[in-house]
Amino acid sequence: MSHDAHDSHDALESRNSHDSHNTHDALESRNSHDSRNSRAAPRICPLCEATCGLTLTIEGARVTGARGDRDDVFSQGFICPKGASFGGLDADPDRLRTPLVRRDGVLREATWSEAFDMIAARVPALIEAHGRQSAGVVLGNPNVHTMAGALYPPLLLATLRTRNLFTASTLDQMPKHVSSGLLFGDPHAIAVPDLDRTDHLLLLGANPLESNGSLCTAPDFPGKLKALRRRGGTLTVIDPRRTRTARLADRHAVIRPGTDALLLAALAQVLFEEKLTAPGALAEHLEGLDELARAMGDFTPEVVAGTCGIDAAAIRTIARELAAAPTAAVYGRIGSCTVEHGTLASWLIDVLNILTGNLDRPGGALFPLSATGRAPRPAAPGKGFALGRWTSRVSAHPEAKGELPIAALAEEIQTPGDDRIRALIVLAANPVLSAPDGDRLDRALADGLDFMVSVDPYLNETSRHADVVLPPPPPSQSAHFDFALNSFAVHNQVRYTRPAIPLEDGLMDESEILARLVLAVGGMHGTPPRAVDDLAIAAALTKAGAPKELAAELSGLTGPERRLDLMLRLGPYGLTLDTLLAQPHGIDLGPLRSRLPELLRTRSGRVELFPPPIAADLPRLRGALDERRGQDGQPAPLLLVGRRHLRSNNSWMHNVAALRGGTNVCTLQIHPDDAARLGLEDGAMARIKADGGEVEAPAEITETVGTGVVSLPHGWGHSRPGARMSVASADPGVNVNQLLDGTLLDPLSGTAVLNAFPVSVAPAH
Ligand SMILES: Nc1nc2c(c(=O)[nH]1)N[C@H]1C(S)=C(S)[C@@H](COP(=O)(O)OP(=O)(O)OC[C@H]3O[C@@H](n4cnc5c(=O)[nH]c(N)nc54)[C@H](O)[C@@H]3O)O[C@H]1N2
Ligand SMILES: Nc1nc2c(c(=O)[nH]1)N[C@H]1C(S)=C(S)[C@@H](COP(=O)(O)OP(=O)(O)OC[C@H]3O[C@@H](n4cnc5c(=O)[nH]c(N)nc54)[C@H](O)[C@@H]3O)O[C@H]1N2
Ligand code: SF4
Ligand SMILES: [Mo]
Repeated sequence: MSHDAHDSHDALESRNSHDSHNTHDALESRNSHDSRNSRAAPRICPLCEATCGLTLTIEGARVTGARGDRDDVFSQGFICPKGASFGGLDADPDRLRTPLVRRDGVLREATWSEAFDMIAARVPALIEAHGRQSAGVVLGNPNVHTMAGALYPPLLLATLRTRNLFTASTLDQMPKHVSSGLLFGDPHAIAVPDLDRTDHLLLLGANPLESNGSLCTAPDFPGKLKALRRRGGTLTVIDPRRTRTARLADRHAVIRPGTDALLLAALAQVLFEEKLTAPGALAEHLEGLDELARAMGDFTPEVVAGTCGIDAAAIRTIARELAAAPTAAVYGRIGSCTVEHGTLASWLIDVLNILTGNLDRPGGALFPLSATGRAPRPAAPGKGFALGRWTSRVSAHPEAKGELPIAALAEEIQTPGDDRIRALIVLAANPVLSAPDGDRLDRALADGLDFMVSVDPYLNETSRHADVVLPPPPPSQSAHFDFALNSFAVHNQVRYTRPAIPLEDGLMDESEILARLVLAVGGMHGTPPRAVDDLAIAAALTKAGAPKELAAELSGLTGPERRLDLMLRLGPYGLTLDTLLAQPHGIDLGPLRSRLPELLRTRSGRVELFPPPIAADLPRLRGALDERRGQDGQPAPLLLVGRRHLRSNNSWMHNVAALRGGTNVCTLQIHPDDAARLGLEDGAMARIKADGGEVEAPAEITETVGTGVVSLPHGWGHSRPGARMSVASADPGVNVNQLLDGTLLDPLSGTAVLNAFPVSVAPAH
């Protein structure tokens, strides 16, 4: 595809994303005049982390339109093409509408009682026979986008008490949890850039113009970046690709994939060497500053420049500008996490925020305080954060935050032994596409399990292996509250939307599905699901030291609403469900504020700048300096990086026709020089090989990737039989994760290396 086509399509898309609410408004108002029984209902969008408030148009029991809610206290009318396609996604005819149960090897439609009866008959018996570890749990990304996904997995895990927990976090942000755990004593204490007020943003390995932001919940991220520049601020982007975000920046440094930790270490080294460190108010809370300074000593810009592909003078400039800015924030995402030194890079990002005095101050990187978060309490030393409290059975991978690497799931099913996983419960996850070596996992799920449950709206690459599939209702029929994402929001606020459409006959709310699942696997099948919520409420009251009687005072029509009411009441703002219901466009809780030292839970009660696990991992980073220089005479291997498209979401939105096409395609992007050297024509099929296997995809020759770098998006590869995704399977693409064999991990966090791994490319014949 030519470069121009790419640009014009991008222009079209950005126009869409800005005007879409206008065009949609026009459409909407026409609709609402035409149709007598159309009505509007608010719904927070669950399709990415930006959590925009939408206004749905509903005719009968169908969503016929979606526009940005201008009165939403947080998103103020912003919407993107995914939100605008809410109706199409909601009404996808391929969505499952009844449970499926496998009998005689075949998945067939079944009643809810048949489905839960089977789970109750199989799972407790397997655990009884083979022990707790024989049950495994997989949690996928959409759990952060549903109320059920926040409220019930902890209860499921408490019931099963298995160590075999695998989640999308080890394909994503686990490095950040680990670095926060080590620095602050709390893996959930994640600082977000103060986008609305910062003077300087240094952004690494993130492309919010396509992703709409991550671990930084910010509706209209593109608008916020533009506003930063309009008010005289500076945006620097570090990315091996010239992304739409990079094109918006004052400076784009094209980094060699996988070397961010080296660049960040050099930035810290310059701050120390040039005496530019100024931790300010943080100074009294820091531990280990001198050790840190010594450890950074050898990572000079001159030493790392060749490996990073960024010259030493540019590195010094970036460091000086960061130090000179009145306020600044360093922010990194997927390209800085899912790489070989993901934890070190995540740690160094906060180290830079700390050294420049920007952590925990307005305009810098701050810790949000969500309405259902823990109320502030007096500063006190805590238990600290321990890694590797246990290890995985087969490869002895250390746990992190109670999880094992999802890249190790297949071997935990396939390798014989007492604690082999035999029963697998998969909630909102599609690891056959999202995790390394899908073919192996596919075989493990097919042949290695005694029983599998999937809670998923689609029969897809993963759920097709389940013995029982439990489908949640479409989002229009579900209530919504952002338990997780509010704690990463760039502005404190709170919103709740009830189901926009009543639950259709035959469907079951996902909260009830999960509550019944907890009961069924825990040997309490038949108990009313309300009991699960009552237990959770009683436990929360005990933990908070609140009077038991409060349980009777909670309002709410459902278990989840009563639990939300309790969390709001115990939360830092003392809100209630009723106050929230009275404000359908949300409640503004103010800009982010400083929270140190109150939130620290390290053993020292201070920020532990140079924790031992980090120190122990630094030699590996030094080693990378030599390794990456390459063998004499040999051309350096091509490095593969991923990419996201605005109209995509991981593996499950390729089934919505309106979101497909244009630049949203599964192509191998390659620089013209590399293409010429390899004899690859634009549009011709390329064969890509790596340790885990090989795939073929059309070449897209483009200068948006530098020489030595190729890019293939993830979430594709919808070609397996037995799935029911008719639109996606018509143009399936290939699974980039088939190139990985699952052995390449960031050792501290167990996160799979999904970016910056070597591949070889040749024309396919
Ligand atoms: N190569 C490469 N691989 C990657 C990435 C990458 O950048 N490159 N990114 C990684 C990242 S960041 C992530 S988060 C993971 C995601 O990995 P996963 O969570 O495994 O994958 P998703 O595609 O998000 O799909 C989740 C599943 O949830 C289902 N689902 C959708 N909505 C709901 C709902 O409301 N309820 C329920 N119960 N299920 C629902 C979908 O049908 C789908 O089967 O992928 C990772 N994989
Ligand atoms: N439209 C859309 N939005 C999404 C998703 C989606 O699939 N589609 N997924 C959602 C999810 S689950 C997540 S976690 C977020 C992710 O949100 P982001 O992290 O913003 O998303 P990506 O587009 O993966 O951006 C990663 C960037 O890192 C770059 N990169 C790769 N390797 C390196 C490297 O070694 N160094 C540096 N500096 N950069 C590198 C890539 O070129 C890419 O531009 O997006 C969320 N939003
Ligand atoms: S930016 Fe995200 S939350 Fe907002 S409309 Fe688009 S998909 Fe939905
Ligand atoms: Mo993610």
